[in-house]
Amino acid sequence: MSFVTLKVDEGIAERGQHTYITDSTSPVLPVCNVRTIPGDMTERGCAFAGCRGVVGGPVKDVIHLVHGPIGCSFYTWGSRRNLSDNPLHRRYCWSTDTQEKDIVFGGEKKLCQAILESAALFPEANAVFVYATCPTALIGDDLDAVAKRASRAIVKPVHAFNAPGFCGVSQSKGHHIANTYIFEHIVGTRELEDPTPYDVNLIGEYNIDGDLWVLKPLLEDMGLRIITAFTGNADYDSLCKMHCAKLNIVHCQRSATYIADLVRDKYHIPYLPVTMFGIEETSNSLREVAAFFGLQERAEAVITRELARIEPELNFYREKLSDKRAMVYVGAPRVWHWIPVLYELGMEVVAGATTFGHEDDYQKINRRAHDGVLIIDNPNELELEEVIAEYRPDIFLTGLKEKYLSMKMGVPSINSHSYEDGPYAGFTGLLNFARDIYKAIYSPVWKFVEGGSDRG
Ligand code: CFM
Repeated sequence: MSFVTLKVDEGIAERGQHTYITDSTSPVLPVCNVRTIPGDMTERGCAFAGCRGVVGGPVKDVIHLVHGPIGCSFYTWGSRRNLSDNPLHRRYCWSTDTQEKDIVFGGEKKLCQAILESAALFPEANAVFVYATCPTALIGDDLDAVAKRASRAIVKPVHAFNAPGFCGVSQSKGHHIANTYIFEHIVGTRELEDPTPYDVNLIGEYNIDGDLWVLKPLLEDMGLRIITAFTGNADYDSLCKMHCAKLNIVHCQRSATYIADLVRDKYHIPYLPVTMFGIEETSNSLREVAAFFGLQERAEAVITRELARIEPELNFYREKLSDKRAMVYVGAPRVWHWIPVLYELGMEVVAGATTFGHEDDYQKINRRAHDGVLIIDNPNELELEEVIAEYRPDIFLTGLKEKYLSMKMGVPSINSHSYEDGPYAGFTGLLNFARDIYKAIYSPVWKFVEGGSDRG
């Protein structure tokens, strides 16, 4: 079996090419990373969200100034829990709040003024990142020119990210633009004063609910030093020095392989793609990184220590979760990152979906999923509803938009983008992940919901 058409898609031939069942004997790849069919209420985000919300936003010591209507600044707060230890970060919302008259007469003056004003009000910021949005890009505001002028005036770097919402089919385009921009304008502009043979970058790690804070000690205990994470809890200065690493470790391979490729090509720094979720994947990733540096023994010591620490509690969750059926719908990488983790917990995966996966994401899904799993590219709400009703999974791992759909249908769900009570990465994270799934499934509330069942 390969491509399938859901009932709600009968008559919409295109959607059938986005939906298939995994089959290792004759694997297929869906049509993906293409424009959503007009009229299809996609769950996707825009390119601006990928640039501002995902890659740029976590940088902790810069002013993130959104040049557009105030609504676009929703992404400043609350939408993605990329934590940091800098009080400047995530507490303020900088926007030019463009109005009709700016759209008619142009918004460059207002933008320049906003940069000068915010730099004066927040002298502790080390740079200004300016982000284009659909309206200010459509009217042709020249962000680069304004950034150059303003940078001379404030004597600090001002960077213009030109990834307006419409410029790609999903947030994925914004990741790419932000990667290329940071590589071309920031990386390589400062040198590391005290290089060591064990310097690495952790690329595609955004410190969601503290993921970085559990991964960093694992690498450090092996004897490595992280110059920067790209871009979780990153400061501007460390991004400038990314090119001084000996190895790049790439966690999110959808949003950040671009910069790893660029750094490899220009500075000859190799990179290793890794999965740092679950015991087996995290352990193997640490082993591979260690092998690069000849630190195998130290890696084994870290792994043994961590396993001893988590196993007793993990066994409880394993028992409770064994044979539970999961459906997972996240951006893209976490679908293939988590399929082996769910198997490791003794669970079954019945369906998976990605918002903006590219072919390599689906290749990885096909490699990691057992046969017979329903996979959907860029699903809409009607499709999700049909799949939830049809499969009745015990847990739906998904985001805030889809979570409530599932809960109303009596199917437990946890926030799998920003987490419930993370971090979820690494060994410690696995315990949190298992505990949150357990809490969701076994909550007594389900017996009160129509269509729900008392799983406890
Ligand atoms: Fe990478 Fe991410 Fe993801 Fe992503 Fe995202 Fe995310 Fe995600 Mo939400 S950077 S692609 S654009 S792993 S915000 S931390 S959870 S959709 S699967």
